Amino acid sequence: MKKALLIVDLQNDFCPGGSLAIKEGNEIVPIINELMDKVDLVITTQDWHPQDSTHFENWPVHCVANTEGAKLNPILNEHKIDQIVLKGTGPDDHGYSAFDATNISLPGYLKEQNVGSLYIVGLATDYCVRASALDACKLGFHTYVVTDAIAAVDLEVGDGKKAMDEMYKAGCLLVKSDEI
Ligand code: VGL
Repeated sequence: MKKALLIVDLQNDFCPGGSLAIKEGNEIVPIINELMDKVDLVITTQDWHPQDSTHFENWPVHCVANTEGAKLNPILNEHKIDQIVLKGTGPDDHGYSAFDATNISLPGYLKEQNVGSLYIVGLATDYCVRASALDACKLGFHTYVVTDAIAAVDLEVGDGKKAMDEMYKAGCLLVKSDEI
């Protein structure tokens, strides 16, 4: 069965200079670019919100569809991406998990591609990485979270660490990129 890299929300608004910036947003990109060569398939999610999304009652406005902030981090090696997954596209749709994608059925796509293992990287550890990894485990994929290729929002100190513990307890394996 195939191994797939699932890159979560590596978008301008979550990276330095963006409206919901995570400090390490650029630093993880070279690691992710290298991982692209170690898998059979590369899937990338994009938060893709309508301007008036109720999601923005909880968060600063970010990743509005078709804006600069919603574009992928320019350092990411886009030509190696096999499939883009859009999420959070409805007016009341938070879209934390990659499996909430609306442009395709992600479980259906992964099944069709014969994917057995998912290597999850990207932003943010305590929100969309967490939600995607927990869903991936629940759906029965061998789920690896690559600890040096993720970063947390950390609204409260320790949120990222707490999310990693939760993913591990749910059955996700925590690995470093050089172990892949
Ligand atoms: C995310 C906070 C709000 C994420 C999305 O991509 O993890 N975090 N919306």
